[in-house]
Amino acid sequence: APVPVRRALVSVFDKTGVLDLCRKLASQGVEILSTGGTAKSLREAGVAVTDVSDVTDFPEILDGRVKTLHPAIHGPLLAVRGNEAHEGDLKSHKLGAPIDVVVTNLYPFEKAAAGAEQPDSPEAASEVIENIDIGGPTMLRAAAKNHAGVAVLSSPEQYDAFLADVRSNDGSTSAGMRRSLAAQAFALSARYDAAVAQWMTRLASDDAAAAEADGAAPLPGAPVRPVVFRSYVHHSNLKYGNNPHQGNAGVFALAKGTAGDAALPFEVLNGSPGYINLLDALNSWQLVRELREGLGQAAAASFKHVSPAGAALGVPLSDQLAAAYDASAIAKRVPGGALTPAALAYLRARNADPLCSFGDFVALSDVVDEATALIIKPEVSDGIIAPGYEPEALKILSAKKKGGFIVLQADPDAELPADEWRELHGVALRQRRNTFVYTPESLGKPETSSPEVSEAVRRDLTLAATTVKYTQSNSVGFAAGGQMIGIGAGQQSRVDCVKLAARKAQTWWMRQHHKVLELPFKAGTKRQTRVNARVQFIEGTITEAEHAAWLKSFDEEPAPISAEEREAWLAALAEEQVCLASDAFFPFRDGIDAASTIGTKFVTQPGGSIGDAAVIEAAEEYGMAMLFHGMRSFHH
Ligand code: 93A
Repeated sequence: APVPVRRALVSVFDKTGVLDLCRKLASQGVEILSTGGTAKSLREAGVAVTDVSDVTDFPEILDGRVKTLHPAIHGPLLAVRGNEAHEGDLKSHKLGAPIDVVVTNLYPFEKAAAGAEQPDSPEAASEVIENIDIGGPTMLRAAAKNHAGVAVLSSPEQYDAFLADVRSNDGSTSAGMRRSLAAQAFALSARYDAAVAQWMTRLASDDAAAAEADGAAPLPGAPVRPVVFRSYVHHSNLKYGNNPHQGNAGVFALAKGTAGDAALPFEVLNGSPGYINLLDALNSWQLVRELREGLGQAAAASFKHVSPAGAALGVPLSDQLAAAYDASAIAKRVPGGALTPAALAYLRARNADPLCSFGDFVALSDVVDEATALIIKPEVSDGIIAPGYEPEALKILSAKKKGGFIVLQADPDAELPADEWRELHGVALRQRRNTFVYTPESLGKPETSSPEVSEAVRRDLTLAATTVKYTQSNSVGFAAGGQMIGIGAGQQSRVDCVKLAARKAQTWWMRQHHKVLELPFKAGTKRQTRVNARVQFIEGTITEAEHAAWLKSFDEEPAPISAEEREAWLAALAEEQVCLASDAFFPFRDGIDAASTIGTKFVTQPGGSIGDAAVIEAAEEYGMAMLFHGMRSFHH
């Protein structure tokens, strides 16, 4: 039931918005009780207040450690309205009328702990300890327990909604508002105590370690084990997790600090992303962001199953690639016919491995323009993440998939935590985030006798190294001309990654063969059907039944590519300055042998294997330049 607001207790450290709030309450005849500093600032602003020490008939003592800890405060806070015994107790002990509203926020413990100059000195510790609020959480908890009658405001962000509630209830608080505020008060109190516990446990375990180092006998009982408290704020529910039977799925933002600020680093502009969509979105966004940072160009990625099928930069297309990517038909759909850098990056990323990119998740490093949106429009795709969208582009994308296309806006300035956590099968693992950004300069000098590599090659090696950083390990990737052309993800042996990626690079190259470009498709054959039919034609390993179905896409039986034609065309791939990056060192030369089969000219890898000499020797034999960058980037 609504509770009329007659008496408010105000005691805040952060005084933001409190004058305005109290002015409004006072103008409605609410009596305001307040502690030292808060009372002073309210009075100076002309708001009539009663000092808590007048209510308690007791001064603040112990340098303010005891101000509100008194029955004349906690009686009126905890008394149950309508309970005769409680009301009798208030009367017989002269504790005053019940308090209807508490406004409080706490001493900045975390700030004090983080800001302590010499955190381990006794002086610093006692300064931090003075910032452990006792009276504040006690009021919060008392009021929140008694929310049947008391509204508790624990953050300035709640003041407006609270005033609106009081306005719409003729000067009373609603039960719904009081319960919601109570839940938030207990959450604040829990986060606050967690921060104190974490700090104190660290000191205690440091003491124990120092004592052990001095050879002192260990303390009796269990050893001090540091405990980590983390809190997440629920953001939204998901239809399910990895699979439909994995329910209870949701998205949570990690709460920062005791105040519990918890914004997600992205916003949903359209559609409702699923669990795997979000894994793709979060990883692909980091990939394109790092490509932008490391190479200073627009970048795009096309993700499937949390690995890139393609990634690319906004580099103009050769005529041959323009033909293979259908760029002239695309340009006709784009106003002015010009492919912007973002559009080029996307077109290249989607065309690295278009069979795999079916139903992909797209990431763009730059604001999505109309040209890019128009190219994405006809593709079978789940969604996109980018730092922004031109209004026309957002309209085009939001209309995709009968309006269900997922459009996420990444916050490029989001401050990400230094550590990342993962929980699986009841165990939590922690690590520093892999924030290393590959740049052309970070690649180092060739370990091989080959001459210094060109800028374009350094760019492609950087692109490939960054791409495999966001590919499930083991991984390697081939790049040429500003885009990935073959990515080998998630194999247990490195040589299998190279073989897989090389096969994809060969297919990419064969898609540019004139017999593939000239395949006599029936008019109206769907885009993805064409993509898949071309790959089947190139790979030539289909069953008779598949062949019969395949033939239905054509007006006439296509002329096959002979073994000689194929060999001659593939040999020309060696002229394309093919670059290879590996997410970890090559343990043996077999990976290099496999890379040589497609004419790879440049390789970058961390190095550091006992097999390095043999691997460098293999590169020499094939005339490859090999650069060590020293930074392993496994990704699981
Ligand atoms: O020192 S306390 O733990 N003991 C108390 O009795 C007490 N009462 C209120 N801290 C206490 N407070 C805190 O003082 C409030 O939580 C608030 O953060 C602050 C407001 O003090 P002032 O009104 O003097 O600025």
